[in-house]
Amino acid sequence: PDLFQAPDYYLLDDLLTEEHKLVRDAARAWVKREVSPIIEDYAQRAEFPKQIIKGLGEIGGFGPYIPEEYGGAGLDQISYGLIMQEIERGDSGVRSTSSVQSSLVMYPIWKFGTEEQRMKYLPKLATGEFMGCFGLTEPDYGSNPSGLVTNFKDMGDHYLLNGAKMWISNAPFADIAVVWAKNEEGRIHGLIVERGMEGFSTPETHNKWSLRASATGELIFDNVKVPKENLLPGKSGLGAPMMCLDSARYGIAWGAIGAAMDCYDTALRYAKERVQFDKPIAATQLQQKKLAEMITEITKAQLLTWRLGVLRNEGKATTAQISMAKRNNVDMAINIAREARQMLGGMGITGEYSIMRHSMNLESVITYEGTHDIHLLITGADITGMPAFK
Ligand code: TGC
Ligand code: FAD
Repeated sequence: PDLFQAPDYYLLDDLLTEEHKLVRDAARAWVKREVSPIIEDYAQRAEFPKQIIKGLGEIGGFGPYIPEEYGGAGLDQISYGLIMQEIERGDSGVRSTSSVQSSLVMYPIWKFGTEEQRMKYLPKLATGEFMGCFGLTEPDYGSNPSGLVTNFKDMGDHYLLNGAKMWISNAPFADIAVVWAKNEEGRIHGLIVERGMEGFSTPETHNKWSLRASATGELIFDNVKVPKENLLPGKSGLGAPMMCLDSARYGIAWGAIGAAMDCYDTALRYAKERVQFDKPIAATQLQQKKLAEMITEITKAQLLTWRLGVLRNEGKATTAQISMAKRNNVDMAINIAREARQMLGGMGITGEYSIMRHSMNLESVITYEGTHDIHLLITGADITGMPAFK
């Protein structure tokens, strides 16, 4: 009964199955119990709360849509989205850990790996016994990953990997890294690099003002000998990491709604209680305008994302459709966070409320997995047939 009441202005719940609601409510209750009470403190200290890893696995936060035979939760895309929504209601950094593990580590091993690789890694990734990270971005290649220079050479009985990745979520504590590197012909392949391999290090990135409860780092490869059986053989070329991004970006579109809901809910409750000039600020037109616009934007985002989930369940969602939802929903959430923070006046800047943390987190979310600008250009290229990147 004391579960958070998500705004559901257009009765979206009627579109959900019993399973969807059960999965969502379990995730919601877990976030409320295990994440919300501690997350502000961890964010202030810039530390990832490792004790939540086991619980994240139990609510389906690691590989929600990966088949059960590999340890995943075997759920559909709507359940996956709802789990992301609930986790990000708690914190975008925790959702990042879940996104990376699920869509950027488990997904490529499931889709492009051998049966041996699947059996070796997926069940342990699903429980959090193994944690993974995903290395695509490099110091000189962020929005333009096709230029990446990390490379590997065939040495007969192993590959020799050299290069560096930066801005890698989970890197400082990950047991394995899915790394995108070019072979001698310049073709991009995925390799599984394990902690402990000689020449592989993961220095942490400090002094972030955003996503502070998520650990970010570099991946450095200095003549790392990677066994040949660690290459993902199923797909090569930029399309392979891009397929992973499709899945993660879809989850982020849902996640952003969770952050927005938390900001809206906090601002609504505060505005009803906070009295100035002898009346609640919620009774003023200016604050009502803010709240009315927030719930309108949340509702639009929910419908967009639900429909996208149906398309993904049917295998019909395009990369450009996913881009539209990621871009729209993160922008929606960041704007709501800014307005909500102002509605709390001075209290809005403190850690007593979650809004400022969401606001700062969303600065990363609007940049990673394709920036706000890049997603606009993806839509532009899709509708005109004229890519403007190059
Ligand atoms: P472009 O010429 O468009 O494509 C190159 C090749 O890739 C294929 N392809 C896809 N295949 C399958 N699915 C997709 N979604 C695909 N997108 C592209 C394409 O067909 C082509 O294949 P081929 O065989 O013809 O060569 O590529 P481009 O070089 O023009 O680049 C465009 C693009 C879309 C890659 C770029 O605009 C982009 O998306 N940049 C953003 C990079 C990005 O999102 N990086 C994210 C790094 S990971 C991260 O941020 C994790 S944060 C994790 C967290 O904490 O949650
Ligand atoms: P740039 O590509 O240098 O972009 C700078 C600016 O230029 C942006 O505003 C961009 O929109 C704009 N721009 C770029 N190209 C164009 C163009 N053609 N036309 C107009 N404008 C353009 N990466 C991973 O691989 N794995 C991870 O786990 C991961 N986690 C991350 C965690 C955090 C906290 C952050 C901040 C980033 C993470 N990233 C990760 C990296 C992220 O994906 C990149 O930061 C992002 O893709 C942008 O790359 P960049 O930072 O190099 O910016």
